[in-house]
Amino acid sequence: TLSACLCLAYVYVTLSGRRQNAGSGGGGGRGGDTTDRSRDSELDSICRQLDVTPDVYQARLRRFTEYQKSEPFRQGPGEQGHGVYLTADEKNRLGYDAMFTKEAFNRISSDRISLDRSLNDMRAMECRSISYPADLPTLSVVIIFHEEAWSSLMRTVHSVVNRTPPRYLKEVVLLDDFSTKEHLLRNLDNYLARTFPDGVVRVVRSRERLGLIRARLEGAKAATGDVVAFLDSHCEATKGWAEPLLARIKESRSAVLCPIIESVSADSLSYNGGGSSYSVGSFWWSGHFTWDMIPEHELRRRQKHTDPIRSATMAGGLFAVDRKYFFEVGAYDEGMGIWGGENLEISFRVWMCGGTLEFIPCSRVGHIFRASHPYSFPGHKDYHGLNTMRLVDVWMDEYKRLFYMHRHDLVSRTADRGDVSSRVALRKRLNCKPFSWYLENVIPEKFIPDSTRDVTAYGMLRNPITNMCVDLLNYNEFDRNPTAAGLYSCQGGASGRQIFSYSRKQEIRREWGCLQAGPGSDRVSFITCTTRVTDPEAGAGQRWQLDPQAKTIRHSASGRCLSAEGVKNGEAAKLSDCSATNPHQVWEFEHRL
Ligand code: LR7
Ligand code: MN
Repeated sequence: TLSACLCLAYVYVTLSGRRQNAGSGGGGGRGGDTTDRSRDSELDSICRQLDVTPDVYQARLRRFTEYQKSEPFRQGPGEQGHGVYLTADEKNRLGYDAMFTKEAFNRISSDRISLDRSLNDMRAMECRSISYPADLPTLSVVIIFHEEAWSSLMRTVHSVVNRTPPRYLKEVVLLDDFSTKEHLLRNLDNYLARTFPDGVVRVVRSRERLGLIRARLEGAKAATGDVVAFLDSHCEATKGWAEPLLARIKESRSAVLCPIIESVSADSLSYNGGGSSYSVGSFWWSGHFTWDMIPEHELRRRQKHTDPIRSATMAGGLFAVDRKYFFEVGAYDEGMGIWGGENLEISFRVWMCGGTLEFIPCSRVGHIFRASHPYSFPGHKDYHGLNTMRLVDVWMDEYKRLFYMHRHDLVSRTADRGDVSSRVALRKRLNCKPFSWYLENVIPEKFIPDSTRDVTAYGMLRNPITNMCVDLLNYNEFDRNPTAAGLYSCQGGASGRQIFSYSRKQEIRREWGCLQAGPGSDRVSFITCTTRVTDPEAGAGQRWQLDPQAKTIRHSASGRCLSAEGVKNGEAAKLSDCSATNPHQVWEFEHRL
């Protein structure tokens, strides 16, 4: 059995062209004594690391190799990552709308697609020819779930087993966060026992609802591999996803790594690869995660397309980390409930406490982005808000003012967010750097709305005669779509939605958007800023001049002035011809620096 196993191992490494060929001088199929012995001992050490017998390893290798060989030729609904589309008739007949409301994705199409469905190789050409060291660390994949649909959960599991070389895959840990659905209980155990009789996939069950943060913690505690990769319960790993993660962690054990997260359509289950221009993580001062373009300084730092991309934050669900390092650097905050905030917490903490956070371009994993949650939130609490409050109070130093500027409602809720003293102690024990260091070094492009580095005035921008302020109105800033710059009666600081800054680049702006006018229209709009902190100057339509005497705000490109004349509560601000005596053109910033 030993040599059969070896032989398959050799077939695999040859096929994938990733073999370093350590010590097998012969090069051909039949090496001398030395070669055999060194292969035997390599096999021994693999089996020891994985804690399996050579028979078991051999069976895994056969399964993996067969899948790899057959993958490009598989046919059927959804194969090669295609979507499965339902006709209007079918949707009616199958109660599609009700199903979608409940599941938050198209479970009907998902159920029609093989759990083993094939996907295209999503990697760039440069990635496919990289040869990774053969002796990479072993991997435990932790998939947490609560009330997940059967096909999306199992497709996640199969994609991992089918596309992670058995040599590295120590185990898949399915952490059940107290699900009640029938298919996730006994059925799941039976299915796994049948499908993965060697136990490479196992279930760990929680006896109470933990929420995703503590569920991941329990999953990581149960894991035994050198590296832990966390995945949401509705993901699909693509070819070659694991090796670049393991190789980078072997190189740098304090690197916390995210694959490139691609979208699997919630409507059709089509795998939409190819990446996007918003490819690193960032955050809003209101405490929400957002994607952003790779900043200039990072484009300059990297040398090739395959190099890791440093990112200020992670989305949360998909990342790989050295298991011991994960716990050393503080794992997760156990005081966080159910959902939200843990992703910014781990991001700030890793950077501030000496690690790095990186996206790995050659590792690609799909995720079903759902518009809502197919599960309940016990007590209907604002978990995201309270969790974020914990991280803000522990990690953001004086910058927490910017969070509370958006979340006045939380200022008085210290008791509800619970005790954070153990996290403060952790920060001290690890001797972590201040948040200002993070801002200066990790995300220097982040706009700080009230700092003298970036602005000369901020707060409400008020027209005294009408007592109206520039306001986002009903606009959702997270959408990043252009909208009108509204005027609304001033709220006296109670609403973060009236806070604007006058930047050193002469913009009137917030974190993402700027006031812009013209050409050819009197209406003022709110639209993505043309500058970043590192850029020299704003586009003409976004430059404004504050006149300290007349208190007018002159639009540089048109020479006309910001005006509230004839604007009703809730309408858009406009431009009119400048006049030093028109009270509708007088504007005061709440704070001047
Ligand atoms: O109580 C719960 N217990 C759980 O085990 C609630 C959820 N879960 C599981 C759930 O089954 C799933 O596997 O936790 C996982 C994440 O829950 P989702 O899929 O409902 O979350 P999401 O994808 O909407 O949210 C993103 O932000 C979260 C913030 O807390 C988590 O970090 C999610 O992991 C994260 N998802 C991703 O990062 C995927 C990429 C998407 C983006 C952006
Ligand atoms: Mn998810």
